[in-house]
Amino acid sequence: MQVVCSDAHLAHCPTHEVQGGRSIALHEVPVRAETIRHALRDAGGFVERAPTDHGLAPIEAVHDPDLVAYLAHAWQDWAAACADDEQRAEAIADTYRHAALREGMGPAHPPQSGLGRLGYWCFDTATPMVEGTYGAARSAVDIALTATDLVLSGGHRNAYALCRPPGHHAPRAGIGGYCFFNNAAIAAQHAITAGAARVTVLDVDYHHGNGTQQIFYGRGDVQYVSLHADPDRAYPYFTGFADETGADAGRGATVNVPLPAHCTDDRYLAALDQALDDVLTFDPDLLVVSLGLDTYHGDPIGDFSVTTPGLARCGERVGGAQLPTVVVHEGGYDVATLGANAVAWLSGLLRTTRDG
Ligand code: Q9C
Ligand code: ZN
Repeated sequence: MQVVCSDAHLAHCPTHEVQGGRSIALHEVPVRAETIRHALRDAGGFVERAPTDHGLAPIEAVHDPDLVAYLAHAWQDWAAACADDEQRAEAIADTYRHAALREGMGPAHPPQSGLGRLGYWCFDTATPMVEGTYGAARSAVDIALTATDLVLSGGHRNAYALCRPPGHHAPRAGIGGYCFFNNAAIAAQHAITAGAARVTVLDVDYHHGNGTQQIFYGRGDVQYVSLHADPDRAYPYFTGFADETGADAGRGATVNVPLPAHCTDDRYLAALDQALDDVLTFDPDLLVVSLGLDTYHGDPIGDFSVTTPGLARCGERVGGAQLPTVVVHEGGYDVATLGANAVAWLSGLLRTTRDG
Protein backbone atom coordinates (compact mmCIF):
# COMPACT_ATOMS: atom_id res chain seq x y z
CA MET A 1 0.00 0.00 0.00
CA GLN A 2 1.20 3.50 -0.87
CA VAL A 3 1.74 5.75 2.18
CA VAL A 4 2.22 9.46 1.53
CA CYS A 5 4.09 11.19 4.37
CA SER A 6 6.82 13.74 5.07
CA ASP A 7 8.90 15.32 7.84
CA ALA A 8 7.28 18.74 7.37
CA HIS A 9 4.75 18.08 10.14
CA LEU A 10 7.56 18.10 12.74
CA ALA A 11 7.63 21.91 12.62
CA HIS A 12 4.08 22.05 14.02
CA CYS A 13 4.93 21.46 17.66
CA PRO A 14 2.97 23.58 20.15
CA THR A 15 3.00 22.18 23.68
CA HIS A 16 -0.30 22.98 25.33
CA GLU A 17 -4.04 23.43 24.88
CA VAL A 18 -6.83 24.63 27.16
CA GLN A 19 -9.37 21.85 27.81
CA GLY A 20 -12.33 22.36 30.11
CA GLY A 21 -10.67 25.52 31.44
CA ARG A 22 -7.37 23.79 32.30
CA SER A 23 -4.09 24.25 30.53
CA ILE A 24 -2.84 20.76 29.67
CA ALA A 25 -0.14 19.16 27.52
CA LEU A 26 -1.25 19.19 23.87
CA HIS A 27 -2.52 15.78 22.67
CA GLU A 28 -1.90 16.49 18.98
CA VAL A 29 1.90 16.00 18.96
CA PRO A 30 4.54 15.14 16.30
CA VAL A 31 5.28 11.68 17.75
CA ARG A 32 1.75 10.60 16.69
CA ALA A 33 2.67 10.58 13.01
CA GLU A 34 6.22 9.32 13.66
CA THR A 35 5.05 6.27 15.60
CA ILE A 36 2.59 5.34 12.82
CA ARG A 37 5.31 5.75 10.20
CA HIS A 38 7.64 3.43 12.10
CA ALA A 39 4.94 0.82 12.72
CA LEU A 40 4.12 0.72 8.99
CA ARG A 41 7.81 0.26 8.16
CA ASP A 42 8.07 -2.61 10.65
CA ALA A 43 4.85 -4.23 9.38
CA GLY A 44 6.10 -4.41 5.78
CA GLY A 45 4.04 -4.05 2.61
CA PHE A 46 3.73 -0.26 2.98
CA VAL A 47 5.65 1.94 0.54
CA GLU A 48 6.44 5.53 1.59
CA ARG A 49 6.21 8.35 -0.94
CA ALA A 50 6.84 12.06 -0.64
CA PRO A 51 4.04 14.53 -1.39
CA THR A 52 4.19 16.83 -4.41
CA ASP A 53 3.44 20.56 -4.22
CA HIS A 54 -0.13 21.26 -5.41
CA GLY A 55 -0.10 25.01 -4.74
CA LEU A 56 -2.96 27.04 -3.27
CA ALA A 57 -5.68 26.45 -5.89
CA PRO A 58 -7.04 23.17 -4.41
CA ILE A 59 -7.09 24.77 -0.93
CA GLU A 60 -8.91 27.88 -2.17
CA ALA A 61 -11.46 25.64 -3.91
CA VAL A 62 -12.61 24.72 -0.39
CA HIS A 63 -11.48 27.44 2.05
CA ASP A 64 -12.10 31.19 2.14
CA PRO A 65 -9.07 32.82 0.46
CA ASP A 66 -9.04 35.37 3.31
CA LEU A 67 -8.50 32.50 5.78
CA VAL A 68 -5.68 31.11 3.66
CA ALA A 69 -4.05 34.55 3.46
CA TYR A 70 -4.43 35.00 7.23
CA LEU A 71 -2.83 31.63 8.04
CA ALA A 72 0.15 32.39 5.80
CA HIS A 73 1.15 35.23 8.14
CA ALA A 74 -0.76 34.33 11.33
CA TRP A 75 2.39 33.58 13.28
CA GLN A 76 4.14 36.89 12.43
CA ASP A 77 0.85 38.65 13.13
CA TRP A 78 0.60 37.02 16.57
CA ALA A 79 4.27 37.48 17.45
CA ALA A 80 4.02 41.21 16.70
CA ALA A 81 1.05 41.54 19.08
CA CYS A 82 2.73 39.70 21.98
CA ALA A 83 3.92 41.46 25.11
CA ASP A 84 6.88 39.12 25.76
CA ASP A 85 8.61 35.90 24.70
CA GLU A 86 6.63 33.78 27.14
CA GLN A 87 3.36 34.79 25.49
CA ARG A 88 4.93 34.53 22.06
CA ALA A 89 5.64 30.79 22.56
CA GLU A 90 2.36 29.72 20.97
CA ALA A 91 -0.77 31.39 19.68
CA ILE A 92 -4.10 30.77 21.47
CA ALA A 93 -6.95 33.31 21.28
CA ASP A 94 -8.75 34.79 24.29
CA THR A 95 -11.84 36.28 22.61
CA TYR A 96 -13.93 34.51 19.96
CA ARG A 97 -16.35 35.90 17.38
CA HIS A 98 -19.38 34.41 19.10
CA ALA A 99 -22.61 34.77 17.07
CA ALA A 100 -24.39 36.55 19.96
CA LEU A 101 -21.79 39.30 20.18
CA ARG A 102 -23.02 41.23 17.15
CA GLU A 103 -26.51 39.78 16.76
CA GLY A 104 -28.70 42.23 14.84
CA MET A 105 -25.78 44.64 14.27
CA GLY A 106 -24.28 43.47 10.99
CA PRO A 107 -20.69 42.40 10.50
CA ALA A 108 -17.84 43.83 12.59
CA HIS A 109 -14.97 45.89 11.27
CA PRO A 110 -12.20 43.50 10.22
CA PRO A 111 -10.01 42.89 13.31
CA GLN A 112 -6.74 44.84 13.31
CA SER A 113 -4.75 43.14 16.09
CA GLY A 114 -3.07 39.75 16.15
CA LEU A 115 -5.25 38.56 19.02
CA GLY A 116 -8.40 39.90 17.42
CA ARG A 117 -7.64 38.17 14.15
CA LEU A 118 -6.94 34.86 15.89
CA GLY A 119 -10.32 35.02 17.68
CA TYR A 120 -11.93 35.95 14.37
CA TRP A 121 -10.77 32.81 12.54
CA CYS A 122 -10.38 30.22 15.34
CA PHE A 123 -13.33 28.76 17.29
CA ASP A 124 -11.71 26.97 20.25
CA THR A 125 -8.74 26.74 22.62
CA ALA A 126 -7.41 23.44 21.23
CA THR A 127 -5.69 24.83 18.16
CA PRO A 128 -2.43 26.54 19.14
CA MET A 129 -0.09 27.74 16.40
CA VAL A 130 3.68 28.04 16.28
CA GLU A 131 6.03 29.39 13.63
CA GLY A 132 6.06 26.12 11.65
CA THR A 133 2.29 25.54 11.71
CA TYR A 134 1.48 26.99 8.30
CA GLY A 135 4.17 24.98 6.49
CA ALA A 136 3.08 21.78 8.23
CA ALA A 137 -0.59 22.41 7.39
CA ARG A 138 0.31 23.08 3.73
CA SER A 139 2.28 19.83 3.65
CA ALA A 140 -0.63 17.85 5.15
CA VAL A 141 -2.82 19.12 2.29
CA ASP A 142 -0.20 18.09 -0.28
CA ILE A 143 -0.05 14.63 1.34
CA ALA A 144 -3.83 14.19 1.00
CA LEU A 145 -3.78 15.48 -2.60
CA THR A 146 -0.85 13.27 -3.62
CA ALA A 147 -2.58 10.20 -2.16
CA THR A 148 -5.75 11.16 -4.06
CA ASP A 149 -3.77 11.44 -7.31
CA LEU A 150 -2.34 7.95 -6.76
CA VAL A 151 -5.88 6.57 -6.66
CA LEU A 152 -7.45 8.80 -9.35
CA SER A 153 -4.72 8.41 -11.96
CA GLY A 154 -1.76 6.54 -10.51
CA GLY A 155 -3.17 3.06 -10.93
CA HIS A 156 -3.56 2.37 -7.21
CA ARG A 157 -6.76 0.97 -5.72
CA ASN A 158 -6.12 2.78 -2.42
CA ALA A 159 -3.61 4.99 -0.63
CA TYR A 160 -2.97 6.25 2.88
CA ALA A 161 -2.31 9.94 3.58
CA LEU A 162 -0.46 10.26 6.89
CA CYS A 163 -1.65 13.82 7.48
CA ARG A 164 -0.65 15.96 10.43
CA PRO A 165 -2.06 18.38 11.51
CA PRO A 166 -5.50 16.81 11.00
CA GLY A 167 -8.30 18.60 9.14
CA HIS A 168 -11.93 17.53 9.65
CA HIS A 169 -12.86 20.22 12.21
CA ALA A 170 -11.83 23.09 9.89
CA PRO A 171 -14.86 24.65 8.12
CA ARG A 172 -14.67 26.80 4.96
CA ALA A 173 -13.80 29.94 6.90
CA GLY A 174 -12.30 28.83 10.20
CA ILE A 175 -9.87 26.69 12.19
CA GLY A 176 -10.33 24.59 15.34
CA GLY A 177 -10.05 21.15 16.93
CA TYR A 178 -6.29 20.85 16.12
CA CYS A 179 -7.22 21.49 12.45
CA PHE A 180 -6.15 24.25 10.01
CA PHE A 181 -6.84 23.09 6.45
CA ASN A 182 -9.47 20.40 5.88
CA ASN A 183 -7.28 17.78 4.20
CA ALA A 184 -10.11 15.30 3.50
CA ALA A 185 -12.49 17.94 2.13
CA ILE A 186 -9.74 19.34 -0.11
CA ALA A 187 -9.03 15.80 -1.38
CA ALA A 188 -12.73 15.19 -2.08
CA GLN A 189 -13.09 18.50 -3.94
CA HIS A 190 -9.88 17.76 -5.88
CA ALA A 191 -11.50 14.54 -7.15
CA ILE A 192 -14.65 16.44 -8.20
CA THR A 193 -12.50 19.04 -9.97
CA ALA A 194 -10.71 16.18 -11.75
CA GLY A 195 -14.03 14.87 -13.08
CA ALA A 196 -15.49 12.54 -10.45
CA ALA A 197 -19.30 12.72 -10.50
CA ARG A 198 -19.76 11.75 -6.85
CA VAL A 199 -17.41 11.45 -3.86
CA THR A 200 -18.16 10.22 -0.34
CA VAL A 201 -16.29 11.28 2.77
CA LEU A 202 -16.75 8.55 5.40
CA ASP A 203 -15.62 9.97 8.76
CA VAL A 204 -14.75 7.39 11.42
CA ASP A 205 -12.91 9.70 13.80
CA TYR A 206 -14.34 9.68 17.36
CA HIS A 207 -15.37 13.34 16.92
CA HIS A 208 -17.90 14.73 14.48
CA GLY A 209 -16.19 16.31 11.46
CA ASN A 210 -18.05 19.59 11.68
CA GLY A 211 -15.76 21.24 9.13
CA THR A 212 -16.27 18.63 6.41
CA GLN A 213 -20.01 18.60 7.02
CA GLN A 214 -20.20 22.40 6.77
CA ILE A 215 -18.16 22.54 3.56
CA PHE A 216 -20.42 20.08 1.70
CA TYR A 217 -23.75 20.66 3.49
CA GLY A 218 -25.50 22.17 0.46
CA ARG A 219 -23.86 19.90 -2.11
CA GLY A 220 -25.39 16.86 -3.79
CA ASP A 221 -22.14 15.63 -5.35
CA VAL A 222 -20.21 15.05 -2.10
CA GLN A 223 -21.80 12.80 0.50
CA TYR A 224 -20.69 13.14 4.14
CA VAL A 225 -21.26 10.13 6.41
CA SER A 226 -20.01 10.23 10.00
CA LEU A 227 -20.00 7.92 13.03
CA HIS A 228 -19.04 9.81 16.19
CA ALA A 229 -19.60 10.46 19.86
CA ASP A 230 -22.98 12.07 20.50
CA PRO A 231 -22.55 15.88 20.56
CA ASP A 232 -24.82 15.93 23.61
CA ARG A 233 -21.72 14.86 25.55
CA ALA A 234 -18.70 15.33 23.30
CA TYR A 235 -16.73 17.90 21.32
CA PRO A 236 -17.62 19.71 19.04
CA TYR A 237 -20.96 19.94 20.93
CA PHE A 238 -22.84 22.02 18.30
CA THR A 239 -22.86 19.73 15.25
CA GLY A 240 -23.30 16.05 14.43
CA PHE A 241 -26.91 15.48 15.50
CA ALA A 242 -28.85 12.79 13.62
CA ASP A 243 -31.34 15.34 12.24
CA GLU A 244 -28.60 17.22 10.36
CA THR A 245 -29.05 15.66 6.92
CA GLY A 246 -28.00 18.37 4.43
CA ALA A 247 -29.66 21.37 2.77
CA ASP A 248 -30.75 22.45 -0.72
CA ALA A 249 -29.06 20.26 -3.36
CA GLY A 250 -27.39 18.39 -0.47
CA ARG A 251 -30.61 17.21 1.13
CA GLY A 252 -30.06 13.64 2.30
CA ALA A 253 -26.35 13.71 1.41
CA THR A 254 -25.27 14.19 5.06
CA VAL A 255 -25.63 11.20 7.38
CA ASN A 256 -24.84 11.51 11.10
CA VAL A 257 -24.71 8.56 13.49
CA PRO A 258 -24.17 9.75 17.09
CA LEU A 259 -22.98 6.93 19.36
CA PRO A 260 -23.08 6.35 23.14
CA ALA A 261 -20.15 6.21 25.56
CA HIS A 262 -18.43 2.79 25.94
CA CYS A 263 -19.50 1.87 22.40
CA THR A 264 -18.29 -1.73 21.81
CA ASP A 265 -16.81 -3.34 18.69
CA ASP A 266 -20.13 -5.00 17.82
CA ARG A 267 -22.17 -1.84 18.31
CA TYR A 268 -19.68 0.19 16.28
CA LEU A 269 -19.50 -2.38 13.46
CA ALA A 270 -23.29 -2.55 13.22
CA ALA A 271 -23.40 1.24 12.80
CA LEU A 272 -20.55 1.09 10.27
CA ASP A 273 -22.36 -1.58 8.21
CA GLN A 274 -25.45 0.61 8.07
CA ALA A 275 -23.36 3.65 7.09
CA LEU A 276 -21.68 1.64 4.33
CA ASP A 277 -25.12 0.75 2.94
CA ASP A 278 -25.78 4.50 2.61
CA VAL A 279 -22.41 4.93 0.89
CA LEU A 280 -23.11 2.13 -1.62
CA THR A 281 -26.55 3.59 -2.36
CA PHE A 282 -24.91 6.95 -3.13
CA ASP A 283 -22.57 5.07 -5.53
CA PRO A 284 -19.48 7.32 -5.33
CA ASP A 285 -16.57 7.22 -7.79
CA LEU A 286 -14.17 7.72 -4.88
CA LEU A 287 -14.27 7.11 -1.14
CA VAL A 288 -12.29 9.39 1.16
CA VAL A 289 -12.03 7.98 4.68
CA SER A 290 -11.33 10.41 7.53
CA LEU A 291 -9.57 7.91 9.78
CA GLY A 292 -9.38 8.75 13.48
CA LEU A 293 -8.01 6.16 15.88
CA ASP A 294 -9.48 8.00 18.87
CA THR A 295 -12.36 5.46 18.83
CA TYR A 296 -9.88 3.08 20.54
CA HIS A 297 -10.78 2.19 24.13
CA GLY A 298 -7.46 3.50 25.47
CA ASP A 299 -7.70 6.92 23.86
CA PRO A 300 -7.15 9.72 26.40
CA ILE A 301 -9.84 12.04 24.97
CA GLY A 302 -12.42 9.49 23.74
CA ASP A 303 -14.88 7.24 25.61
CA PHE A 304 -15.55 4.43 23.12
CA SER A 305 -14.54 0.80 23.80
CA VAL A 306 -13.31 -0.21 20.34
CA THR A 307 -10.38 -2.68 20.46
CA THR A 308 -7.44 -3.25 18.12
CA PRO A 309 -9.09 -6.33 16.53
CA GLY A 310 -12.25 -4.22 16.27
CA LEU A 311 -10.33 -1.59 14.29
CA ALA A 312 -9.04 -4.33 11.97
CA ARG A 313 -12.63 -5.42 11.36
CA CYS A 314 -13.58 -1.79 10.61
CA GLY A 315 -10.87 -1.67 7.93
CA GLU A 316 -12.16 -4.97 6.52
CA ARG A 317 -15.69 -3.63 6.25
CA VAL A 318 -14.54 -0.47 4.46
CA GLY A 319 -12.36 -2.52 2.08
CA GLY A 320 -15.36 -4.77 1.45
CA ALA A 321 -17.14 -1.83 -0.21
CA GLN A 322 -14.69 -2.33 -3.14
CA LEU A 323 -14.43 1.41 -3.84
CA PRO A 324 -11.29 3.30 -4.85
CA THR A 325 -10.29 4.62 -1.42
CA VAL A 326 -8.07 7.38 -0.03
CA VAL A 327 -7.53 7.07 3.71
CA VAL A 328 -6.77 10.47 5.26
CA HIS A 329 -5.48 10.48 8.82
CA GLU A 330 -7.33 12.59 11.42
CA GLY A 331 -7.22 11.97 15.22
CA GLY A 332 -6.04 9.31 17.67
CA TYR A 333 -4.03 10.25 20.76
CA ASP A 334 -2.94 7.09 22.59
CA VAL A 335 0.61 7.26 21.30
CA ALA A 336 1.56 3.83 22.69
CA THR A 337 -1.00 2.01 20.50
CA LEU A 338 -1.38 4.33 17.49
CA GLY A 339 1.10 2.37 15.37
CA ALA A 340 -0.47 -1.04 16.02
CA ASN A 341 -3.96 0.39 15.52
CA ALA A 342 -3.07 2.04 12.21
CA VAL A 343 -1.48 -1.21 10.99
CA ALA A 344 -4.57 -3.14 12.12
CA TRP A 345 -7.05 -0.84 10.36
CA LEU A 346 -5.08 -0.57 7.11
CA SER A 347 -4.27 -4.30 7.00
CA GLY A 348 -7.98 -4.99 7.42
CA LEU A 349 -8.70 -2.74 4.45
CA LEU A 350 -6.11 -4.53 2.31
CA ARG A 351 -7.39 -8.00 3.27
CA THR A 352 -10.82 -7.40 1.77
CA THR A 353 -9.85 -5.15 -1.15
CA ARG A 354 -9.71 -7.02 -4.46
CA ASP A 355 -6.46 -6.45 -6.42
CA GLY A 356 -5.28 -3.99 -3.74
N1 Q9C B 1 -13.16 18.23 26.66
C1 Q9C B 1 -9.38 15.57 16.32
O1 Q9C B 1 -9.50 14.45 16.79
N2 Q9C B 1 -10.73 19.20 22.61
N3 Q9C B 1 -9.63 16.69 17.04
C2 Q9C B 1 -11.84 18.50 23.15
C3 Q9C B 1 -13.02 17.94 25.26
C4 Q9C B 1 -10.58 19.21 21.17
C5 Q9C B 1 -10.09 16.63 18.40
C6 Q9C B 1 -12.07 18.88 24.58
C7 Q9C B 1 -10.56 17.88 20.51
C8 Q9C B 1 -10.22 17.97 19.04
C9 Q9C B 1 -8.88 15.75 14.93
ZN1 ZN C 1 -11.03 13.08 16.83
